[in-house]
Amino acid sequence: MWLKFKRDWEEPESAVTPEALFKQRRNIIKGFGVAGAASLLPATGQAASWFGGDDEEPAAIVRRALNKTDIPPLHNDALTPEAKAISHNNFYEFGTAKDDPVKNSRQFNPNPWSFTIDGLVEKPLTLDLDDVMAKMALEQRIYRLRCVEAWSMVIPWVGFSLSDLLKQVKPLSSARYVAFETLYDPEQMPGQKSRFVGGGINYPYVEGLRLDEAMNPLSFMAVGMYGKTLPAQNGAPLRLVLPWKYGFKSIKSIVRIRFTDVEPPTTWNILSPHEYGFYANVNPKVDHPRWSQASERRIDDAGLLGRKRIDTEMFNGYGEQVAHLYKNMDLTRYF
Ligand SMILES: Nc1nc2c(c(=O)[nH]1)N[C@H]1C(S)=C(S)[C@@H](COP(=O)(O)O)O[C@H]1N2
Ligand SMILES: [Mo]
Repeated sequence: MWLKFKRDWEEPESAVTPEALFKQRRNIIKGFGVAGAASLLPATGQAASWFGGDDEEPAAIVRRALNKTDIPPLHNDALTPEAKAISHNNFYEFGTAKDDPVKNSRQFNPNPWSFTIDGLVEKPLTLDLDDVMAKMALEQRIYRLRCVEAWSMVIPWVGFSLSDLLKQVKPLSSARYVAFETLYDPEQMPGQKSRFVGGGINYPYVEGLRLDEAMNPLSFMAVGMYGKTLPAQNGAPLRLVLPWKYGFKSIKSIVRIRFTDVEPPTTWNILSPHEYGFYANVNPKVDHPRWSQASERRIDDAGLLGRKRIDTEMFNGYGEQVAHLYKNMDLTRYF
């Protein structure tokens, strides 16, 4: 698997590549996606570095982003206590109970991590996450997270705008959707080894967005939360955060991003198509076949999980930012 590629490849490269070419290539990669340079970049399987001379630890990079944001909090919500956000999780790769992910991910090692961006793009890339973190403008975003199971949290994420990443690979004009894939590694993820532990999902977990949804300024790639790098159970080291959609769209531990011209298959839709649609926009007027979506239990600091029941808002309260994406669509049909 490519997870091991960086270490194996970095040294041989500097050893066998003539120095001038090596330097030139590093400069080109620094420019990240500069036209003409792309042909020198490896396709898939090798981690492309774009060193900015920044050797900071990921934890320090995340901390430094805390007082920066392009999008200030859009609501006056109290944060969910960190202890709850990192212990009440859905991450079926580690088991289906809410406390399984924290218990079963202790051995999970997300370092080093690389991920691929390919499909309908000018040049596919495999990127090393440490380099991406050093290069991207990291910021903190406070977002609501509304699970389709009718509980919700308010979480301070640290990361970067998804569009800033996607723009770099120059999608082809034929690209209309973006597909995402979680790591497949049954040795580290017990839910992938056993259908009983993993809830009957056919792994790897996959998700998708229409291109205009992916490019919306709210679409966010998180590498941290509460001022720290992401814990394994919350999707280390890199996960999507889409605050106007049900939580299952916010796919964790991403290893591949692929541009396509057809709507990509998505895990929960495959599992139960009449209950979980491709769009999965938070919508208090479209109930889940087995329960109401009109209200939700906000997990706050009251009691063990928080007892406050509040009304669910259309698009989870982000309508001003995203409603235009769906203006001619019947959202009862495209749920
Ligand atoms: N790979 C993967 N991503 C996933 C899930 C999962 O089981 N596997 N669960 C989803 C669901 S249902 C929710 S509500 C959120 C939960 O994120 P959190 O545990 O960080 O609160 O992650 C989403 N991303
Ligand atoms: Mo969820």
